[in-house]
Amino acid sequence: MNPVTREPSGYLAREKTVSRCDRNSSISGTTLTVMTSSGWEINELSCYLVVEDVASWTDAKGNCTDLGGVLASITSEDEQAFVSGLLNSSAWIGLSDQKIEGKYIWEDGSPYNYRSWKEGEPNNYYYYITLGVGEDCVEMKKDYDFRWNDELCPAERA
Ligand SMILES: [Ca+2]
Ligand SMILES: [Ca+2]
Repeated sequence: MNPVTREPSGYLAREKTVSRCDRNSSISGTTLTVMTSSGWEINELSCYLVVEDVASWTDAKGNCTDLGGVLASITSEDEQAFVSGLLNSSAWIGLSDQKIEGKYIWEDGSPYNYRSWKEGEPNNYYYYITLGVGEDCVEMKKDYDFRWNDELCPAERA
């Protein structure tokens, strides 16, 4: 056995991911989703879809559900870097503190451990202007090199 010709152990998992992406290639649309149809295994490489529809966070969330997916969670620096490379504009991700201010929850149930906030964020900014309506939904913001920003949930992101 020649160790030089052996494939890296991660290669097959990547191929499976490509197959998944191909199977869902008819889905168009710039909201970021990770497809999680039944049969997909936890801890495998995820298949991402950048949906190019302008939408509020709530609409984006619903659209992802309709596509059989969920607004993406970002749980590592590697994932942050990979997904950033897919984006051309700011995009919603599946993180919000709508229920309890400051308590961030991932839509897919991932633990909120990894954070990639831009320095100074989250600032719940508009809370201080409109007195009661804060920034509760999270985007990967192009102007921040795709680091995270909390934004008003009704804001539309392409
Ligand atoms: Ca908030
Ligand atoms: Ca903010």
